[in-house]
Amino acid sequence: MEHIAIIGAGAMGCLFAGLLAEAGRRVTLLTKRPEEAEHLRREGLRLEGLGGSRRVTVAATANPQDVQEADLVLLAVKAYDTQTAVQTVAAWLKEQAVVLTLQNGLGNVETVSAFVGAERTLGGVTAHGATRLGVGHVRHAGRGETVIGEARGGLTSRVEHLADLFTAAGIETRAVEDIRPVLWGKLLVNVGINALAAVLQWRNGQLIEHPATERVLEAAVTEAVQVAQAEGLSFTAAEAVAKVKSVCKATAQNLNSMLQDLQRGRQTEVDYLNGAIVAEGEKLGVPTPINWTLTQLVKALEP
Ligand code: KPL
Repeated sequence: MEHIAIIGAGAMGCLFAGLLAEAGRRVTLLTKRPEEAEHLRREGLRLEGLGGSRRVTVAATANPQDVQEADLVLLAVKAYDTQTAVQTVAAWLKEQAVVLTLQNGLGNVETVSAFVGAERTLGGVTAHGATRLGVGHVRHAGRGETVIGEARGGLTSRVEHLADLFTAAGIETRAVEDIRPVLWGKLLVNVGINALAAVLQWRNGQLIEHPATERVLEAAVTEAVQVAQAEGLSFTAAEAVAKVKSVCKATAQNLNSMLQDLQRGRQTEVDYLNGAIVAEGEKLGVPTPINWTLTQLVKALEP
């Protein structure tokens, strides 16, 4: 994994690019906006928060052809851009290159697999908190574990190697055999927090300070657990709700990513979070009225 291409210069893409480049990795940041790539080449990245304020030099480009030499492509675009992003770079990738998605939401691993093959796809989640303050300018607000695994399952040496490489760059990472419960675990957290706090324009911690919002959070997560169970996953509502509340506490001051999207007048990932629970629930015959309502309310606030 000599050369890492990161697609998407949002908060997470810039944070990972900065940390990996600081650790001496060859990193290329790909953005679809030429003026953004130009700015990144000229000014570098500006990181602040954990690790202090500093500038980090990275290669940046808007030309998908520049991923040709990458051994690893890290997808850090919003879930609604996954297909376009992977489709754009797929033709340029060398045969041994692998693609890792650390994006929020359901369906990213499947979309990547459809274009590059499941044998070249890795999935995962990250609990780092990062906020984009401007072009290439990110506040690293919280450190958390990153978990990665093969789309096809099994613990391979390449996924273990990648976990070591990330960990050595200060991105503490664990490789697992089965990524599916991990992806669903993160989905349940996002389903409980993002839409509800986005509609109310609240910080994550406020959701568990009021009995009314606590009840809605519990109901949304319980529905999603019922869908997960119908999918064959072994979550329990009590454990999932406790986990979501512990994340509210741990990230109490965060404005979640969906709220940040709305505040910036952008589309959100709700279709891949609460909306995905509704869609899966429909397929499996599990009613999901709370997630449906949250999805519609977020859509009402989208541009
Ligand atoms: O993943 C997040 C997000 O904002 O999307 C949480 C965990 C809710 C932290 O804010």
